Amino acid sequence: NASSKAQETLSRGEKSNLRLNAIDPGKDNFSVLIAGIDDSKHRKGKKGFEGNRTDALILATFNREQKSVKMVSIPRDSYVQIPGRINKDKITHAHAFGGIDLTVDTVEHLFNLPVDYYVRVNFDAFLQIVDTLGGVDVDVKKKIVEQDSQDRPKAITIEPGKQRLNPEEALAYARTRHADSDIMRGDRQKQIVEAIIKESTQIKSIPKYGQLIENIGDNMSTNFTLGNMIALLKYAKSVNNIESLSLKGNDSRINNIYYYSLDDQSVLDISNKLKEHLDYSGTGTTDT
Ligand code: C30
Repeated sequence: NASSKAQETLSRGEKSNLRLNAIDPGKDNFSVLIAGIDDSKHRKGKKGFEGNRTDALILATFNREQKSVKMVSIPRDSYVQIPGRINKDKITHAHAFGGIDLTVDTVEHLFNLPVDYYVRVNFDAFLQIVDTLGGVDVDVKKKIVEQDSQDRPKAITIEPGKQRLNPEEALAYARTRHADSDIMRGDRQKQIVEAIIKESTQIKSIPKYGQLIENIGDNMSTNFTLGNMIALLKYAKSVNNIESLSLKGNDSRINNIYYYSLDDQSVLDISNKLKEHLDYSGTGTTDT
């Protein structure tokens, strides 16, 4: 079996504890957690993924028969139960405490549904992916002035309107939040993921794709095999409907720390929508 440096299984093994059998993304409906980490080789502080936080967290479900994708962005300050911790905490901290394993467990616990796959990228991987795609098409709602990947202030300006964003612009678009909010940033990140799925259908050369995954090395990790990822390219071509869902909640302050309190009913509604989309009826065991 072909493999790459980016391939990294979860400590739980091949399948979620919420599944009876392993899921084949080439045949079955599946879920994937997309995690963006605020790290790059230009940044000071901890290097590599471990100990860093997730600043982008998107759960996407793929339904083969419907040829559709549904996605929800989970705000990083969402106040949730992280398995094994006594007090509730921000979901972004799950990664700092226990890496992608604990992040996946936390999302499974939140929605009570299986997370079959994950894709974790840092700034550098994101830039390489968008570069290989030759940019991504996005409809920009309002003017953005933002720092670049090396944190040079105001290095990137994006005018409103439909356009093709280059890698640095796309990253700035996914990061910017001070002009509005982290919730709006989540919406922009979903737009970018949608654009990446659409753009990946244009990839004609499998070798180019294999080369990207080879080059991306330590900047990405995923439990998809290389074979899975090649199968996904074909899948992406068939997708004709991508729906974006939003978690409701409100700003709150607990012990003087800012959190985003998720609305229980909204969590339940989204969980039910995604379960239905996965055709998942709740087999397997739940962890406590
Ligand atoms: C079917 C197919 C083909 C595939 C299936 C699987 C799929 C669809 C895979 C998709 C794969 C990919 C690559 C998806 C992309 C995912 C996305 C959207 C990633 C986002 C980008 C990324 C790599 C990481 C997250 C980066 C984010 C959101 C933030 C980090 C602010 C501080 C304190 C200030 C600071 C200020 C700004 C920009 N910064 O950036 O700068 O650390 O943000 O909010 O923490 O910091 O606040 O006030 O110091 O300057 O305002 P940051 P911050």
